[in-house]
Amino acid sequence: MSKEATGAKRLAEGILQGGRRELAKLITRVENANPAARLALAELYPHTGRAHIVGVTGSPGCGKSTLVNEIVKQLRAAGETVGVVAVDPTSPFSGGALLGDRIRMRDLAGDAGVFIRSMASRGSLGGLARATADVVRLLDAAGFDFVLVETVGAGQAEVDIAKAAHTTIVVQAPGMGDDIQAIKAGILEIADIFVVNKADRPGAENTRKALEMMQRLGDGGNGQERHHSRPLGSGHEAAVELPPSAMRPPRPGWEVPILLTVGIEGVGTVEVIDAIRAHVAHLHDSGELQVREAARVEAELAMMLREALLADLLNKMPAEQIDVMLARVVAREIDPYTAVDHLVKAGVNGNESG
Ligand SMILES: Nc1nc2c(ncn2[C@@H]2O[C@H](COP(=O)(O)OP(=O)(O)O)[C@@H](O)[C@H]2O)c(=O)[nH]1
Ligand SMILES: [Mg+2]
Repeated sequence: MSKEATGAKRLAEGILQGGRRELAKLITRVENANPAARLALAELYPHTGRAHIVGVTGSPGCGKSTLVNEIVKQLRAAGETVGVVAVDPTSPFSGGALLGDRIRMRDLAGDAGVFIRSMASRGSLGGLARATADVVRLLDAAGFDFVLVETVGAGQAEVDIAKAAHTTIVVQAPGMGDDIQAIKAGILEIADIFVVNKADRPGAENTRKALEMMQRLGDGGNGQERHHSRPLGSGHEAAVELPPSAMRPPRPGWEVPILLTVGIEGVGTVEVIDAIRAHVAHLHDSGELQVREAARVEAELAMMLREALLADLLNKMPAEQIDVMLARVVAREIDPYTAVDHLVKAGVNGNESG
């Protein structure tokens, strides 16, 4: 066994025995895409699949960290252990927002039943999504009962992160134009629980109503119809055809609740915990947990396969060959499809044509 593999194995064993230093160390290696991290992840994979993963997503400033803090405190009070991953693609490594999160969560520091880690973008958002999935797995293997993932609900990468959760909480705050944001980011489709935070502010009730209306539209206007291939509703709604991202997929037996909270005062957060627990029970009882897990694994494998094939292809192909194709497409000598055909063939055949 190589020295690298031995080191990875030791780290993995340390994590399984509850070692927090090993956990922190391996997370850093995952973030840095250190090859040894893969070996450790492979060691740990059989020990994953036990934690309940809760995604908390929403616009910057809507109160996600505040709510996460409250949720963690309550879960701890109930004797449950919690790992937290805060993902902020907009922050540089030592960014203000992350620092703020750390300070706010300081009252939880020193508790071995809680582990908090902030992650910021280092390059591609896709890379961040994958690193986050790996870190969630590490926290799962480390034995935390719950893993909370805080992400900014701004784009596809964040939606992908949220999709990896068992329970996704979408947080909105009044007066942030979130209803429009939500449709854009396809966030209605991923919400298992809606939270309207900052309910102490004017407009919270309007935000709740807007969400309720979106839900009804997503239901096809009658609260029953779950097939969305036709223009919606009647009357003045008839002209509105929502994009597919605005459609809620079927969630048999689960009514997505809309909960009002005042995060800074801890108001309404008990109901959020209750909703999470109800959703956990629902996922188990309905068999939906396995369905989601299978879908998640499929999506993850497809993404990794795509990346691996692309990397392999680019590896096999000299850069100048790609440059030649680029130039020919730009010059309208060949079309992009033909160029891609050529490049793929060249890659598969170990680069003898172009
Ligand atoms: N008025 C009010 N402010 C809140 C509430 N919850 C959070 N905040 C404040 O909103 C700001 C952003 O909160 P934060 O949790 O960092 O939001 P995040 O960016 O979504 O993680 C902070 O200054 C919080 O103190 C709330 O319920 N009411
Ligand atoms: Mg935050």
